[in-house]
Amino acid sequence: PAATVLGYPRIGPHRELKKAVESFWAGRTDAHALEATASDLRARTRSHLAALGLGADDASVPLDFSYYDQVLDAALAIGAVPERFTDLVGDDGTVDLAGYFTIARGEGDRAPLEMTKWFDSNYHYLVPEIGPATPIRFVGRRRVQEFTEALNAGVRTRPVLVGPVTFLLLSKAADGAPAGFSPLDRLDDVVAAYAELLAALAAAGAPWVQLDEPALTSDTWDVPRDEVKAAVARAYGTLAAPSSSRPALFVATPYARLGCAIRELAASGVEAIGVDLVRGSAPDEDVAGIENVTLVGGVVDGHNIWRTDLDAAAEKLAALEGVGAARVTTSTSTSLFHVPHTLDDEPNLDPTLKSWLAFADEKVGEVLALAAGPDGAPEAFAASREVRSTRPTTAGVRRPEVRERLAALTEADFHRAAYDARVAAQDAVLDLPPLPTTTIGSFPQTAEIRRARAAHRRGELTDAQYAEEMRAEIARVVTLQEELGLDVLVHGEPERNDMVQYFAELLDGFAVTENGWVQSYGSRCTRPSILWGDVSRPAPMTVEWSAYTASLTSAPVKGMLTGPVTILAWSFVRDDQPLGDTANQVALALRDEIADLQAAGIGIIQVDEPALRELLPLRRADQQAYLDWSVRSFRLATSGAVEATQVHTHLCYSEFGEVIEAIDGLDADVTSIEAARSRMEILPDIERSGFARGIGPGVYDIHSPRVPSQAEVTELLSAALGSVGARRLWVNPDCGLKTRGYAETVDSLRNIVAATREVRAGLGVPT
Ligand code: THG
Ligand code: ZN
Repeated sequence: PAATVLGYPRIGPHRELKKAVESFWAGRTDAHALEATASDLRARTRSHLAALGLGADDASVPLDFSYYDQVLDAALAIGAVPERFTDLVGDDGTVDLAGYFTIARGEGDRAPLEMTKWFDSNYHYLVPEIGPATPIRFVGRRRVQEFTEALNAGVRTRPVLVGPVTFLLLSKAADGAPAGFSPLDRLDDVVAAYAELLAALAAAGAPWVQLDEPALTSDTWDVPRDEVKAAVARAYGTLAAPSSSRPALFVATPYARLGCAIRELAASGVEAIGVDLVRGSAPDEDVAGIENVTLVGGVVDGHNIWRTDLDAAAEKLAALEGVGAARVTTSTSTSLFHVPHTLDDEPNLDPTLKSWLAFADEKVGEVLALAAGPDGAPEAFAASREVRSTRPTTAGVRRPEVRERLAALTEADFHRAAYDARVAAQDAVLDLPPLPTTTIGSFPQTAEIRRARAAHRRGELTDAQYAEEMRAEIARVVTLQEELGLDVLVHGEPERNDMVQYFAELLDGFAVTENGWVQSYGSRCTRPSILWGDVSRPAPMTVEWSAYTASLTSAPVKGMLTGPVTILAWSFVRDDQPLGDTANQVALALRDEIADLQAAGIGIIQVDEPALRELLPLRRADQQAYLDWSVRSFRLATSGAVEATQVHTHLCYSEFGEVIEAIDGLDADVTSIEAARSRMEILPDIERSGFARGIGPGVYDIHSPRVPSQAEVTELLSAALGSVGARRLWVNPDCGLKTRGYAETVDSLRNIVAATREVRAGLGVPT
């Protein structure tokens, strides 16, 4: 392909797709209307990309639309529907739109596909379930139809598909699969289905198809590296075999260094290979067969929003020329769906900061400028150089008082008193029953709360009126928790638009966007903040809300903060210094907040780190260094707490075993973690690890509207009690409740409290 981007935001510049999909779910529109909106959005995207300068007839406009998730799309294209959803499959093997969303979101007792993080990003994909008997054959023609739709409108696009090896590495074994079965065992079937899909695209007129194989940049799969390479050789040996009925194949490998699998790809006969030159580098050894391949240099960062240093990018492309490929072209390092659509929609961003940034549309411009070179695009190169000269010296980027404070830290600033001493001090003041019940922090964000926030933003509610509404909501949430009989109360976080953006708006060194929406999963989006300068805290951020909450109740109230790693992970972070240094600046601001919460009488403080796992590097060799700085920043944030202050943390995923040592290293007094969906699969890991602190394995899967019964929770708690013991076990949902409705939340919490009392009674302690 000519100069291109690996993908483009799908949600629409004003979240058109999100709104259309949610309206369909609510029954306000039918499938026809949704299809029409989607078709319109695709039309606007492709003509927009063509207008920006991607060629309309040379496959440089990517076709990567998805209603919900690209991995689910791949599963349905090859008919790989889990058995519990078989009734949704039509005679021709396809699933209609309603069925598609049912598989994505679940229905009644039928659990949805599991959702998990896409590489080291804040995007979540749906995990296909593949067993020995899962049907696999080419059935889904959506991409073919979308291609034809675009071609009829005069744009010859490049269809994008999740590649077969990545598809299977991201899949999990279906329930009931025999021990030792791996989804990769079905490679030949998947490849056969993909071959038909590729042939159908070629028959429709597609000269190129992009197969995304990001899994090849990671070496952390359960499958040994040699087996992954063998799978690449086998899959692409078949798909890229000479044939007049297939399109040219462009295999993209975003997110990290491709490593040695490039040999298998180059030998297979694929026409183009995309390498990530932002996170990775050009191959440094001879690669046999590379002289027949186009290398697509991903030099414009698809994952962050800083304007590209075009001179440096041009040098990387020149180095790539040295590898000996037939041709080198220019692209982004990853799809652009990790960044917002355009800076044109950000009238309130500071102009200087704005001049340092590139969102998706501006990145398309950068790719084209690189393709044109300094002589062809002198203005773009000049603007890029201008950023290099102004950014380091602009006020706020480097602030001496922040740097001096960091430089003055000593090892003691990263340590609390011994855990046992803290337990004794906390027991003395907190007086909690065994198996204390609590929630993760947020309560449902009702339509009224969202309305109040929107009205406040538009200036229709004064600060005082808005605060009054939030206080009224907090009072309701406190009363509810007291009625339910929960032990440790929260304020429910009605005042937070997002657990990161809320803090970003109150800290120096951050900017927030107006329209910078990025898809997180399905129809859900976030607006990542921009961390551009040195971070400090001009004033307390949460103390008034927590103190107000404590004034309403005699029960202990938990203060709620977001940890430094998560604040980084869910923002666009400055790229001019090590992440660990930036994390420590955020940590110092949080440390001050904790001191102020303590002084206001808040004795339990939770510092959430749901994204700790998310930033874990995709290559094992890089992981320890990451865990070192991330754990240290959390400790810096929390280790100013006195012994009697109970520090909690919350992590949002169930792969506890993978980072157990790091979690232990956080030195939190209590850790809550997702466990309900996996039915406490994490318990053996906890037992094996000797993890000896308070732990709350979630007993309520908040990702689903289903209400767990009392009996179900009792069973989960009994299992946890067996591994963890009554001394350390906490009782809580899997995660915050902000995306749930009140009806199911109240019923679920009632069952949780009742189950806890039942289990406590079994222990012979007062309930
Ligand atoms: N904040 C941020 N990232 C996140 C989470 C978060 N990533 C992981 C996890 N939580 C799950 N992701 C989301 C993302 C968005 C929403 C819920 C869970 C959500 N968004 C609203 C929407 O799309 O309708 C928009 C927000 C709003 O209107 O205020 O509900 O919590 N940064
Ligand atoms: Zn969570």
